[in-house]
Amino acid sequence: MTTTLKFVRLPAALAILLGVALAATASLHGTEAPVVAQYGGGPLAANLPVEVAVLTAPPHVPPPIARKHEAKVVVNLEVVEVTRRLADGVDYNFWTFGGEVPGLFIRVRQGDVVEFRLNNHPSSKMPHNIDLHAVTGPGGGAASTFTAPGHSSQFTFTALNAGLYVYHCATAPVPMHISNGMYGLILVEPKEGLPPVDREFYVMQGDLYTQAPYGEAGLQIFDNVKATDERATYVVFNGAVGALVGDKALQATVGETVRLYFGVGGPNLTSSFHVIGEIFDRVYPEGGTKLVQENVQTTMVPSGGAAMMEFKVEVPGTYVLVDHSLSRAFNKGALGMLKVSGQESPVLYSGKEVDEVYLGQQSDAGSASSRREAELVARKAEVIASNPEIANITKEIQMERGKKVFLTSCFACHMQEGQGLPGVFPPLAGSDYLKAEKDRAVRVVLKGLSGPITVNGKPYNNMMPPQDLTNDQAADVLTYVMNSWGNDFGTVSAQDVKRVRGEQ
Ligand code: HEC
Ligand SMILES: [Cu+2]
Repeated sequence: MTTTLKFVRLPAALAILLGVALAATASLHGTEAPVVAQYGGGPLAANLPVEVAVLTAPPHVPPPIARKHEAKVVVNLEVVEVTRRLADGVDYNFWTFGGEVPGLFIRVRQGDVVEFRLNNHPSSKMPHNIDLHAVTGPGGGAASTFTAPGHSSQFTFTALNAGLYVYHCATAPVPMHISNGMYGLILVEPKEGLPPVDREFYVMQGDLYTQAPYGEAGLQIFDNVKATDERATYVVFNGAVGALVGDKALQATVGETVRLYFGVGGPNLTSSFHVIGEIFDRVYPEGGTKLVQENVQTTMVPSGGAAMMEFKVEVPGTYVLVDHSLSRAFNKGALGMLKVSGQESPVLYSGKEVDEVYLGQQSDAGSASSRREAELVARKAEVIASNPEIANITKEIQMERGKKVFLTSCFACHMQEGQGLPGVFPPLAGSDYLKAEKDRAVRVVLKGLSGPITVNGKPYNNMMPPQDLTNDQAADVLTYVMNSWGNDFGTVSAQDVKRVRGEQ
């Protein structure tokens, strides 16, 4: 199990009360949460044992519930408005349940009586409330929990239905409160519990609408027109671009079974949730408790909905979590990682076995003719290149052609301004790696690149696929990236590419 106690949040008063008890049960895994007292409680909780819910920050999940009986569970959730990182250099004033986006994960058992207390921090500027989809009752608790800054509200409900439920703020304007980060998940475990797994993770997707475009530095402001038009500027997992990337990636070991609790806060966009390189062995769609599908590639999770997916990790490597509406993944931030460590398994996955020139069905005469043509074109280019004025125009043409190649072949990963994506895709703008060695850059484009490299002092360890480009296209795009965004790294000719392509 993955829960780490340092992520457990408890309200101050109860934390003091429970400090000793909690320290003594430092490994809560699978054991019963501490019982505070045995008393009658309200009308809903006659004679049930009382316990305080263990709440966890994403991507952590509280331990499974081991008890076999109902309890009165006290949930204390604090609403706090905080300025946090949305992307590198980009800040946003998030409204949160528990200081986290998504809000703290709540785990109870079917039949439990939940005494829910919502505390709105005195520093808040807004009133807030909570609608838990796990509640049977008007507004899911919204009206009963409407709370001004510096106030606290309480209501009690019985968790009648098992399932994985979204909770969210339902204070007007609701889309704004949700977009600002006010959503989370509550799991109501079925009475018989869920099948045991080795790892559980908590991931939620949300869409944000800022007045400035994606990636613009500084504190960003909510854009109500964009929100109404559902034109998201950012689509993120766990509240920020890169929240699950690099050393914050989810971690598992070969042979383990993973369960994802995945929800969509929205407020607007449905997720086509997919893990690149994995297949969901089992899916409990729509937050329900019934195993409905097996062997699933992409599962659709609606806004205000959730799903559980289970899969065994068999092959080591990095698996990329995406919304397979891929512009959201590559241009708006909906991208996370699961790093699986352990033994390679060549029988299951070989890695690249063959990489050789393939000529298709060209006849010998055809290939001879192509070769001859290529030689003549090269000769012509040489003659032209020896004239400086023509060389200049040639470079300009190359730049324009190269830009088009860039926009179709490179930009999805290296980004529009060649700035890359921190920890994932290295920058081309100002890249010392690109500047250092022309032939190496040509090789990267032709043959792809994988394994650890350092660009401008920062490590990358990812995979770039080989680019299927002609010699001209490769020369043009390299000339473009080597002479854009302040780069002045020289030019690459089609002959350079041909020479590098020819070397074995
Ligand atoms: C699918 C994503 C992807 C695409 C498309 C892609 N790259 Fe890359 N590129 C990468 C990754 C990932 C690395 C780093 C690989 C590693 O960590 O070993 C990289 C590395 C590089 C490097 C060396 C590192 C640096 O920053 O200087 C260059 C140069 C480069 N790519 C150029 C290009 C060009 C030009 C194109 C388009 C023709 C392109 N790439 C298309 C993902 C991509
Ligand atoms: Cu709110």
